[in-house]
Amino acid sequence: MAQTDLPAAFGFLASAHTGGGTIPAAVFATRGRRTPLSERLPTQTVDAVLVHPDDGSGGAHACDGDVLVLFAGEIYNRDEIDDALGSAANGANASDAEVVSGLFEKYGHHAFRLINGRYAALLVAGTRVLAATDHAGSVPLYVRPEPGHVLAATEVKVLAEAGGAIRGAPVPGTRRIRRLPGVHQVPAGAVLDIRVGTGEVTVHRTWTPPVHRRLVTESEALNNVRAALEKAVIRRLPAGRRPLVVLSGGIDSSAVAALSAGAATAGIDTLSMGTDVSNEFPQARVVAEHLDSRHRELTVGSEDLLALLPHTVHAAESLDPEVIEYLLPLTALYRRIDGPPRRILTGYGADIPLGGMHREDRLPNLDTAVAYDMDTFDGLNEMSPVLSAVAGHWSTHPYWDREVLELLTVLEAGLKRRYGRDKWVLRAAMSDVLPAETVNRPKLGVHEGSGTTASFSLLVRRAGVAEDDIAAVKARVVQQLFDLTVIGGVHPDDIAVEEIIGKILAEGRR
Ligand code: IOT
Ligand code: MG
Repeated sequence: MAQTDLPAAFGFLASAHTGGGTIPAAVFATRGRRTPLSERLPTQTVDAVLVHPDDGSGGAHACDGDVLVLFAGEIYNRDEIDDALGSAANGANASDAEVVSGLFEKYGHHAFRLINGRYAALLVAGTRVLAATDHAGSVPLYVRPEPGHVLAATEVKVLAEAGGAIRGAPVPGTRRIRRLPGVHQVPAGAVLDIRVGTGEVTVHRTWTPPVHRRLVTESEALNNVRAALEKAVIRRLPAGRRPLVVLSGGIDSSAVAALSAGAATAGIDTLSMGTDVSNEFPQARVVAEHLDSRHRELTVGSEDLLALLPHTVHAAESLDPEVIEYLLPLTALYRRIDGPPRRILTGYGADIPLGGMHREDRLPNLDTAVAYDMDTFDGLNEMSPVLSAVAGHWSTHPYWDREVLELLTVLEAGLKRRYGRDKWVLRAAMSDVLPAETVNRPKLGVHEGSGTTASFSLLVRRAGVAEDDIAAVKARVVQQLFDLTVIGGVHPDDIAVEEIIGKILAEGRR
């Protein structure tokens, strides 16, 4: 089932309380209308703000007097869920928030095990507050549970704005946030079940990365990968409108573009970014011409690119310097997509279950890398919708569809690396709809193809940093940017990265 154009909400902030409880300012990086709402339930009061596209946030909240649901993002298996619920939640006309409410009535907190989506949800019922993420934690969600008062938000800067937190007990199985006592990130594929009276939290996992591997024939693997990816792409297409695919010309995004072109009756748009230092324009053009997409190239100067480092950290709220290097060129790209809000499909994330980032021939090492990456993605926020929502757009990543991700993860390593090719199974699955040169092209990361890593390294080196210290200084820069923009509320426009590097070096000398 194709989605309507954009989700009803991109994010939310909520305060659930039994007595008094203030709500912080809605300092989202996400662009969009902000709609406040207030609901008095039998045992709790909820004040919230939804941040959403212009056409109204109605589908992002549901309240039947006893149960309140706030929902940011979207569900991809609505057809299956509607079947399971029968007419209980008015079938296909129900909003995603109403469907979550219907699922909760039937399954309790296990409802969240049933959803294949890209979302963060808050459900308030009785004396409980449930905070839930999708399997990938792809819409980040943060909570601050205190006795009598629970705060939750899809951007942690909003909870930083609340100030005055108490440290509270650690919540096993969640991640604390640097410099924000009492604040925890909801893990990927989890529901935090919070008792509002005491602030006590129980964590229920709703998804974990599979650790087994399956031996299947080549043809079964190819057919399954092709079918699952096609379904995931189709579920993400805008109804009757042109999707925008961000296209590097590598196999991951080219496959998404090809499957979109095959299914989108209105045709597709593709967009490639490059810098004055480096680009992959010729490779992307081959794909755009092959698919007859309406194609655009965007060149960003490397100085302008580096000036967006603070914006990238502000949007992603990530402390991982490598992830920030992947996300910086994408941030620059998304910010330059003007015109009305778009639904954007990416090839992001394919490399994680397929081991594409690791130029590794030996299968044991490849599978070690896959297992490691599947164990460590949580909290990196690399799939965060905020990256494009700062410009009002909604991004979605078909490779991290729950079904596609599971399927790719469990394939034995010998199908991922085969005949001397990385990501062989994907390449082979797509060989009939893409040019041979695209199918056979070796992996080039976005941070390499755009020259981002090189430009950032050069900036640090020019400040006088020794070669061996570059990685450490980059990590410190990202940490400082996090402290300033996310925790400190400094606007990213007001930060000069060179000055930050200078300060770090001066501190180092003291
Ligand atoms: P990469 O795979 O190069 O890019 C991710 C997506 O960004 C592409 O599929 C494409 O949709 C878009 N993109 C990349 N370059 C361009 C470009 N020049 N113009 C337009 N769109 C572009 C890093 C990486 O190599 O990105 N991402 C890895 C995983 C990171 C590792 N994370 C982890 N271990 N937790 C990935 O799997 O995508
Ligand atoms: Mg890729």
